[in-house]
Amino acid sequence: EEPPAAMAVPQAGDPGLTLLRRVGVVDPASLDDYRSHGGYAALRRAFDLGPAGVIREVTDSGLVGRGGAAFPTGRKWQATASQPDHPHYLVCNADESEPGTFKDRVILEGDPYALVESMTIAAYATGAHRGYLYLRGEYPRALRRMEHAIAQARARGFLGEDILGQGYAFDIEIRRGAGAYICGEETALFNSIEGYRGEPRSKPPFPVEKGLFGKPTVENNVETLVNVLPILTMGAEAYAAIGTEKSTGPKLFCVSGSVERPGIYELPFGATLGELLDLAGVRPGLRAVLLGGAAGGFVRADERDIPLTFEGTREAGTTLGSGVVMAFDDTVPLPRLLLRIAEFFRDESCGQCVPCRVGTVRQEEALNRIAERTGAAAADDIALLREVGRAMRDASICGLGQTAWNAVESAIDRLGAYE
Ligand code: L3W
Ligand code: SF4
Repeated sequence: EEPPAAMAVPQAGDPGLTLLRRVGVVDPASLDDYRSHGGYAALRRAFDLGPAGVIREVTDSGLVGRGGAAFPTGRKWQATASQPDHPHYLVCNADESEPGTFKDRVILEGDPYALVESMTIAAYATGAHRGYLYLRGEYPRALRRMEHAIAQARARGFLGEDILGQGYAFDIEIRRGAGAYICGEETALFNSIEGYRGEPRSKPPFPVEKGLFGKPTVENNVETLVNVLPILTMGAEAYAAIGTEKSTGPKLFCVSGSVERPGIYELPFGATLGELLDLAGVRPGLRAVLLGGAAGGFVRADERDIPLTFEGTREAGTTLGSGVVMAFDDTVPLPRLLLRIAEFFRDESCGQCVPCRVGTVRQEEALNRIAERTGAAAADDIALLREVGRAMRDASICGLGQTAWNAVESAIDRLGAYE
């Protein structure tokens, strides 16, 4: 099967393609081709800056995590680097499983050496000598390409005991997920690597202090890591000038559903939802857009002015999440769609905590009943959904349970589902 179209849309006056500039251009199997397209310039600059200098650049760039939670990357790196306990580990979260998300796949398949280089820089900055790439099990092509890239980098001295003759040792091991959405949650992912059930741990302690094997661990999403390359090559200041003051840099958006040209779009933060939809070509009858995936929320098709930034979506009462933009036209039966989302959360709940284990079942049952009834008869179940949703949001251990009601709530409140 072919990968989704990688489409990058440079904006007038902006530096053009940043994250996707090599995708579709470079030979993903060739380290030499990667180098001839600017590869490994960032690692050389990292060695010049030293670990503290790299962390300063990443902090000054304003980079925040692209997995959905937008935590400041520089702060995470600094917190890991300063831990006295050793060894430190680096984990790249490539368990891309949020429904509608396929941005990391485009990097993994189209520019694998960029991730090897980014992981090397993150490890160097945070004092890690071992990195794990936790890869979604359903990405066989990404696995082949990453395995090849890691082996080539090792053979040529870009990984191993003495990287580029700088006396720094780092290597990467790939671990494959087995299809569980919950293993994208960072601590469930650690458990999975350690050979235990993929169940989230309570936080704090945060991974920066006690992560993989109980040791200080920096865990970042693929897209977060590859942003470090332009930060180091163009400098933090130039990078921070892309996007908005609070959401700096470029962002990959995963556009799917009722659009003419689904695919990955790279845009600076701050473009509006309407601008992105126009680029993707809206089809007639567009009714709603799901932002942030199943864990995110619906907005109405006429809410085109929402700025695609973390702060803009938050102000609009929704979320950017990992960059999912899923368009639905008026032929989609909303109750069926909400039931599908509820089934997904019920299936994927790890069952460890009651609010989520029971709440996701109750949510699905109520939606099933509502789908068969109308009007006043449904009001009780909508009240029950709100109550269960609140309990899941407030009392669940991890993000899965905390967000399992988001999409249903937004469909009721913003789209008027069941009215
Ligand atoms: C040190 C502190 N570290 C927080 C770290 C924490 C983690 C990161 C974010 O989010 C999101 C969720 C889904 N000292 C810290 C600290 N950290 N406080 O910061 O932490 P947290 O707990 O806010 O979120 P999380 O559970 O890691 C996940 C959203 O993602 N999502 C799902 C995306 C799925 C994909 C995918 O398929 N690729 O990314 C969709 O929206 O809602 O908000 O590292 O340790 N004081
Ligand atoms: Fe497991 Fe759900 Fe609890 Fe997360 S919220 S730990 S997925 S039961």
